[in-house]
Amino acid sequence: MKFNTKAIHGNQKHDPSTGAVMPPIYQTSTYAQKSPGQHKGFEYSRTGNPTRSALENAFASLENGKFGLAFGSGLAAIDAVMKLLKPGDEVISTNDLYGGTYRLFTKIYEKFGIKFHFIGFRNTNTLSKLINKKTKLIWIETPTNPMLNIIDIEAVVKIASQHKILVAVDNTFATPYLQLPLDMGADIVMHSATKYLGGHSDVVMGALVVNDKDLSEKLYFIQNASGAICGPMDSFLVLRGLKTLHVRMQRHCENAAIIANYLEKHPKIEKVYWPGLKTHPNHKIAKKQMNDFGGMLSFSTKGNYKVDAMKVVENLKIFTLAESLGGVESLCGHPATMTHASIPKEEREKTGVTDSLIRLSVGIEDVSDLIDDLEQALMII
Ligand code: P1T
Repeated sequence: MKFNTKAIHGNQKHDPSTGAVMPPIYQTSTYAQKSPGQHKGFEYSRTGNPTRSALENAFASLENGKFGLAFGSGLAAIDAVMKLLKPGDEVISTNDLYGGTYRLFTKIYEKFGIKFHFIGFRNTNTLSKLINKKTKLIWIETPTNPMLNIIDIEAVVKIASQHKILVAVDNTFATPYLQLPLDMGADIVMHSATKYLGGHSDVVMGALVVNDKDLSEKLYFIQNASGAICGPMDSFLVLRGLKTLHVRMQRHCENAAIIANYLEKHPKIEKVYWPGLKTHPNHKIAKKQMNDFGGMLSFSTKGNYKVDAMKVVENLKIFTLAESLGGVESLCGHPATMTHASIPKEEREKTGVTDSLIRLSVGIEDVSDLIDDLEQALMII
């Protein structure tokens, strides 16, 4: 089955009791049992719920994986992966990643004796040098949030597999429409389903997909034992969102390409970060591992003036100034003070998250309206 068909039908069945084409919202916490342990596959909705199961199956199908798991947020999904580890274990991650992930690693899991190394992945020698017997997990985002760096998944997998280290890829920015990390040998794919998978800025949710049965059993155990699940209503909404993922992503990519090219020529712009631009340092890797370049881009205004960046985001009218991304509507953000404020200034500035950086989540509106909006906001500085 091709991706566009899978987005609608992948691993889905009509509801067995009524034939309902969309799975009903099974708004129940528990299920009747004939005799203790004798039930129809569901006991308690933390452990399993038919609407959530339908969604988890869809996640697995889209990522070309065998097992899907849904969580109450993206961070809850990452948290479940971290719970595979024990004190003394080490994790190597990218130095340019979502601020909330960095906060979870450094403020929660360092306390439990897990050591994190945050590095740039441009040169895999740095990665190889850091690996030791305690290294258990490599955690990467690609494209990264917010700098849109691209990490060569196959190159990372090649190194990790020599040492039997798990590779987890946060695929939130790319989505399975653009990139399939499991096909490239990664062990775990993670999503903030709040973003493109849901697609309508109305749900907070996380997802994991894996191929290995043993790993899936460990993660299902954690999902049930820790309990950070999502509810049936949210499961239904994301399942509905998934059915248009391919159409939305196509338009997100088209609009972002036009905007990236427009911004690159704009006299008030210092630099544009979008992996589809030939000037992007990882453009070749992006071309190799992605089907297109996505709807996220960042840019910095000339002179590194925070005040200018602030004026631009305050004056955009169609782009709403807000956290989050991946919905049908265009959003803008100021990473240094918003999504990445939890990363110390010295750390974030090393990776390019300066005070003049603006991040756009390019929506699927008419692109000429989006360009006009940027034009009028940039006139103010
Ligand atoms: O917000 P939540 O669903 O818990 O997902 C966390 C998360 C994980 N990974 C990436 C790459 C993310 O971008 C996020 C959430 N990011 C934002 C809210 C943001 O505006 O960047």
